[in-house]
Amino acid sequence: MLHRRPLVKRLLKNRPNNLLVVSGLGSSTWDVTSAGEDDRNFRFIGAMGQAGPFALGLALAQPEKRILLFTGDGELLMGLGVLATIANQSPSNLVIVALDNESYVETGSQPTATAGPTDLEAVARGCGIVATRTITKESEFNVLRDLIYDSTGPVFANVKIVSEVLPLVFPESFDGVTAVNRFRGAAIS
Ligand SMILES: Cc1ncc(C[n+]2csc(CCOP(=O)(O)OP(=O)(O)O)c2C)c(N)n1
Ligand SMILES: [Mg+2]
Repeated sequence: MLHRRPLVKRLLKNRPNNLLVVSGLGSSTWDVTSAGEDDRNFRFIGAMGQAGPFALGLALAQPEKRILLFTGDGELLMGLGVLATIANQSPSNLVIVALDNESYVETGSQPTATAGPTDLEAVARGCGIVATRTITKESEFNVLRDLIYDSTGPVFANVKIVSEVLPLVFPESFDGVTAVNRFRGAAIS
């Protein structure tokens, strides 16, 4: 089991210029924000289940960029069908990192389906995503980094993380128009 906040920060250290980051509500967004403000980040605060579709659309629209989505097991479970669409569209520039703490931490740490028999890597693979992996140990950090930065997508990495309640680190603004304009300026520059 890994600790999400230092993991996300380490993964984003020295990120390449063409990397656009998307984060699902809310814990993944607090992690990405805690790693530092960056105009190339688009962070969901609501819209549970929409981070994957957004990342897919972005990957198709911006083929010269690499798109990295951090999202939670609960957020992903809300719209699993997106994995089938991603496999069928097959964007080579899309990487999904599921931060799987087997719980809905943001709303009180209730168990999700992945606390039971549901295996998100198996779901992704069954949908047709070929580059998949489940990461469970710190010693696999370099494998994860290589998957994120060097593998042909679509990539799906399910990272088993500790179910911990951490301080919320809010973006500078909660205004949607501000966020979209800021991101659009960075994404298409
Ligand atoms: C449609 C919808 N249903 C429920 C919620 C309430 N909600 C907000 S965050 C969250 C849990 C998200 O769980 P997960 O993606 O696993 O993130 P974690 O906090 O565990 O990292 C829930 C249920 C919501 N925002 N929207
Ligand atoms: Mg979770």
